Amino acid sequence: MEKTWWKEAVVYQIYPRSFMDGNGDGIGDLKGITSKLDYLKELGVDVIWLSPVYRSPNDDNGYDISDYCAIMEEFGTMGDFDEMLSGIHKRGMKLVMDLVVNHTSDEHAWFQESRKSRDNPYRDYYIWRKGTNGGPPNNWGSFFSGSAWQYDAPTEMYYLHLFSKKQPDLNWDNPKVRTEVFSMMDWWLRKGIDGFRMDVISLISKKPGLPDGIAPSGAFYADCGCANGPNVHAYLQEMNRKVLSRYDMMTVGECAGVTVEEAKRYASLDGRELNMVFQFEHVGLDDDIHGKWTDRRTDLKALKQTLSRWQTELSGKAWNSLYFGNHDQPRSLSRFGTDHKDYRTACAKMLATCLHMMQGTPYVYQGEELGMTNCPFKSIEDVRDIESLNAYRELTEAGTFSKEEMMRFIRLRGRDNARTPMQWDKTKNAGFTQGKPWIMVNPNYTEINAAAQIKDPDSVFSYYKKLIALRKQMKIIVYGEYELLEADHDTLYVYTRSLNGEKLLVICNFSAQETPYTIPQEFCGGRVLVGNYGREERVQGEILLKPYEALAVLG
Ligand code: TEU
Ligand code: CA
Repeated sequence: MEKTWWKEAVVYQIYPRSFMDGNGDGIGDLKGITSKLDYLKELGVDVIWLSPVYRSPNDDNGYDISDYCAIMEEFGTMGDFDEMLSGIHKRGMKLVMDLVVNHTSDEHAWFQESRKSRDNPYRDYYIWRKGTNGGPPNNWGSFFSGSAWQYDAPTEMYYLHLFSKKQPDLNWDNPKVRTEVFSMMDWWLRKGIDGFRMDVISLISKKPGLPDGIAPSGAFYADCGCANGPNVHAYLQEMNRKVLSRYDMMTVGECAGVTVEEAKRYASLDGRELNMVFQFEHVGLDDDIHGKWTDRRTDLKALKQTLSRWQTELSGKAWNSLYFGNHDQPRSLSRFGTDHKDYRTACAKMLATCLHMMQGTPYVYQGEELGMTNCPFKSIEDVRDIESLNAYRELTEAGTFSKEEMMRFIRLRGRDNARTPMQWDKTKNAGFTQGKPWIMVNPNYTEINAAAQIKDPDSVFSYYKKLIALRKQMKIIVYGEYELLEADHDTLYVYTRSLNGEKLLVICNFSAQETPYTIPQEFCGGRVLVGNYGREERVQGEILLKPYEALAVLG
């Protein structure tokens, strides 16, 4: 397999609003990020993916962009950006920017023009339709509740918004839109950035004729069925020809609704489209009839089956991205493991081992390297996320859930769990801000924080450092073939990697129970490469795994 820097890299995601506040207004910003670059260098990550910092009215925390070539005032200036970028490059790291081009903000100049009249030159930049029977053009629902259509009085027509009504969808079938997007990408690449994470790029090509979807029983609205639409590959190949192929850069497509088969096209190793995609299957296993609003937990067997399918199916054909958390997901520790005080350190290390030893490019979401947990939001007043706020209103008004139930689900699955301020130290507001933070700080910051962990060799942080360093030393961790063992075990996740006759065994105990496991013959007497308990250097025969123990053993 061809060796490339983005396959060997570890990516760290920064959610700028919550990372570090440089000026005391309670909101994270670019100067704050710049002040923490040494921390990221210490961790050893190669690439920073920055969630959107462009000008935005913040209906969806920057995923609603009103000017792609300007910086959000709350985050600083273009000068602050340039300083941050050169600070990143000076330290030998790279910067990947979020590219949000399925939609813009309704306050973007294109949309302001588009809504003015039916014959405005920008009209076809967006997706406008007449209503049917006094209602919206079709039955598509928005990912953020309600209809995906908004009536606009000036021209008496509806516009499509798959997300909030302040996020109108761009019309990618219009070549002018594609040209505008490509030249904007070029502008940033010429500035020196190193790649793009492409927001819901799988949704850009809408179904011709925008047909009604099939609403699940009892539901009013249907999924738009726009994932992997008819022209998505053609548009990405065009983007690749005109922009991506001209730079040494990294691309990752966020692909809601992507299947293994589709991913082989998006992230094909022949380089015609993107380098890799974020798939959603493993973060949907705990969904229920009302989507994420449930207290269902992920079944380990299902998780193993899903991740293994992605590992083996893409192998040699496309490239995986590896993630357990991001700014849209609850904290990985609380969700896939436990944040119980007695186990959380071991468990955070176990999850990291499980993920970082797989084939693909691993992503660390800010605070994951500290074992940050979900947040005990008391009431809806503590919640900021538009998705949670809308769902709370809609589902409690419909009587689907009580307010208490909804709050419980938000505490388990809401996106704000990942958006509470980064926990830097045990001083006021976790050292995130001198002012009043825009969202509550998780009260466990006095115990879980960076300052306490950086110098502690047994901390979650130090363990991540070790995993990241190992990946740089050992090609087998990056390129080795994956094979699942013990597929039917309820609480152990065991797999091997192999490359050029070398073999690596990874054992993860996903439970608090001590669990016996017999080391396979070919690994008997094998050297423990890394583990989260002080285990002897060589293992053989039957071993008793400790709660949430993880081990990687060389054959
Ligand atoms: O997310 C798109 C997406 O498919 C979901 O993760 C979605 O945000 C939500 O969690 C559905 O339940 C991307 C961004 O990562 C997200 O932050 C934005 O809100 C969204 O697109 C719109 O830009
Ligand atoms: Ca600030």
